Amino acid sequence: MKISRILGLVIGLLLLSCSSTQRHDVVLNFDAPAERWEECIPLGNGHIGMMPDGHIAHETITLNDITLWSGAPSDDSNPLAKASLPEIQQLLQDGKNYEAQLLMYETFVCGGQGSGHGNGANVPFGCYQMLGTLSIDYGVDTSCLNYCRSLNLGSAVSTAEFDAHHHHYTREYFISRVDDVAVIRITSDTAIHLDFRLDRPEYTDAFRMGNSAVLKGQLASNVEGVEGMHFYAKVLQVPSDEPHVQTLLFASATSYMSDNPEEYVNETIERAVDLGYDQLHERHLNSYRDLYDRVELDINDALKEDTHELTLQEHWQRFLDADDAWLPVCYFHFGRYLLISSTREDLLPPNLQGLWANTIQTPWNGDYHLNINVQMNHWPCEVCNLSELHLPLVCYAENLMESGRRTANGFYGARGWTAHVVSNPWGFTAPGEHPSWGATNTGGAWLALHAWQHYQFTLDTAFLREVYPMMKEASRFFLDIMIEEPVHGWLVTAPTTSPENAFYDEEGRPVSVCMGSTMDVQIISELYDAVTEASGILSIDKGFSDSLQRAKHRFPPMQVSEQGYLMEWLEDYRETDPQHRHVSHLFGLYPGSMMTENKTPELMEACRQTLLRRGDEGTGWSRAWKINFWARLGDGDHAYQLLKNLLQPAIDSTGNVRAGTYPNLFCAHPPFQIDGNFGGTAGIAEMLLQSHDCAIELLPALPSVWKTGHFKGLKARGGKTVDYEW
Ligand code: FUC
Repeated sequence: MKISRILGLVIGLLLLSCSSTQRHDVVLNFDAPAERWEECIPLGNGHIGMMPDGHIAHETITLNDITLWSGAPSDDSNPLAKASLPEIQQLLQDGKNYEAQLLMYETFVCGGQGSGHGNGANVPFGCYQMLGTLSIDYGVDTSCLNYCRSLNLGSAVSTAEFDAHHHHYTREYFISRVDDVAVIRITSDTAIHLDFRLDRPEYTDAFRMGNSAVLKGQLASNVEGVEGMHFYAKVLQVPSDEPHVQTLLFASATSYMSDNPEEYVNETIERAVDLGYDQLHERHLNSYRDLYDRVELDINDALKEDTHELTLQEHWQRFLDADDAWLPVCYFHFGRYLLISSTREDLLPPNLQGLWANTIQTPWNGDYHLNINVQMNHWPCEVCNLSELHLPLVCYAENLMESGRRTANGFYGARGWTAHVVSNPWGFTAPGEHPSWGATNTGGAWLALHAWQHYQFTLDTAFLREVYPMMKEASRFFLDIMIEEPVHGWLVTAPTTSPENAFYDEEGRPVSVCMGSTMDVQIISELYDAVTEASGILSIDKGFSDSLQRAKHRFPPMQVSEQGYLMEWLEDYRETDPQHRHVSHLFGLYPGSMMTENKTPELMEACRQTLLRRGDEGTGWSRAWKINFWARLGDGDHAYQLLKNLLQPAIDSTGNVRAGTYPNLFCAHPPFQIDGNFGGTAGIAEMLLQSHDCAIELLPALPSVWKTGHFKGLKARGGKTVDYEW
């Protein structure tokens, strides 16, 4: 460890006092209604979501339910795959990657249509879908004065205020985690008359019922003889004898999470009516703040300055012009807000869009991609003191195991379980419909490492005992499928890929199929060490963990190219895209921890050269990943540059959409993909605190422009909570 870091640690430990700071809520202000969906304010409680556009006369609110998926469990088996496996492996051992790829393209794909090439709404894979829209007519015209739309991250309450017809109007929106209901409350100094309706483009009946509007329907399973998902949503205008106040309540349920969605919704709304607004509001604040208030962060006193009148755009411009710290601090807290708002322990992890979608067919099905995306969605969980929000992902992984065992046996003749690149709540774990991206089979192993990380931060041995079988079976799969690489006798996965990148073979042909991609070696190495450590902690399975270590000693080493970068494959192939968005062969730098200054000082320069070769551009999530890489290399200014690249406005001056951040701070792949938000939040935390390399490191990658600051409540491995001020 560099002397500077040790000093930082010593000084940091001496200063481990954090002056008590007054609560400074971060408030995002907008001075106009939203003109596009990515300007709307996202609200959620891990189950339902809404995004009001804040328009004066006619407001449109996009509604979501994280469980609303078309499709159904289906048979994705393909016996051709297992039958062709020996020949594919032999071709790879003979160095005939191109021929192996041709055979794989013919045989090693899922049965059926897979994810429908990302358009799976009408195939068995299905897709995550918007629930519908709530349209509210307020009976005022569009002219108004003093308009402000805002989101207070400290309360998870959004408001819209304006003056129209010489009267002041205030709208308030929040979604209660504890009562699973959304509240829209409109107040004024004059009587309010509103009308509203629910709509959905397909598969629904939309009707009024007294003071309520209802959406009731059933999506298509796209599987012969199988029922599609039922859903029921209701908006109730709460009867009130105060004409100056109107309150709408929204609840939703599906047959994924309830045996009787209609009953669930009616009971939820009835309870909310009985509680009344004041209790609903207080209960919401308490349940939200129990999670959100665990962590504080301010930099350069950005939150102390009297800037609460500024709009988000004004803050953003000050960041772009002069590195004003308010936006990075806001972005960090917004990421925590999105995580709390997009998942909850008894439901699903945040999908590619968290839970916010405004289309029936969502990009890439709004699914759970397992080669970076859903993992990145969970990078803030532990370090940002939201450890329980990691559990939906662990539960999701365990729910994949049954299908994953079938996939392991059906495609590879192997024990254990595996998952590939695309997955969904129906348990899809087969290879994708195209091997160029769908052959990566470490999705399950990477999910198992998330369970291990949860243990590392919590030291919860009861949890570890519970998840040990999931981790063990993920590791056993690779014991069964790995083959010997003929030149060195290394034990390698085959066939595999380095996620979504490819290389030119000797004839100059683009090939993605290979043996032993570097990312595979890193993920499986870390999994084997995790299972070994877990078996020691639990005092079980010594023989099995010894077998893992024996195998691990035969893995290929990390290899450095003559050009100085870490090799992405077993050989120093020329990439088809040297600046590919995936930097998969640095998994071991982040989120893995096998490459560190203490453990592998000789590889750190190769990691740096790899990043310089990949460059500082890429999709939104790619830029977020790179923040974490540079933070792990201790280069705060380069990490900060990537944060600036991530915070580049996604809509440029000509209206073109590019990678970066949308006006409502959603990450732009583009299109909107929430992983970049979570990766960016985790990256800011990684610049301030690291605990993966034998010790707690304070300010390991502090940008030179972040002169002063403090954080409170961040977590280090070993269950430690760290407060610090600089
Ligand atoms: C992987 C990435 C893409 C996109 C998709 C959802 O395929 O390579 O960029 O994020 O997931």
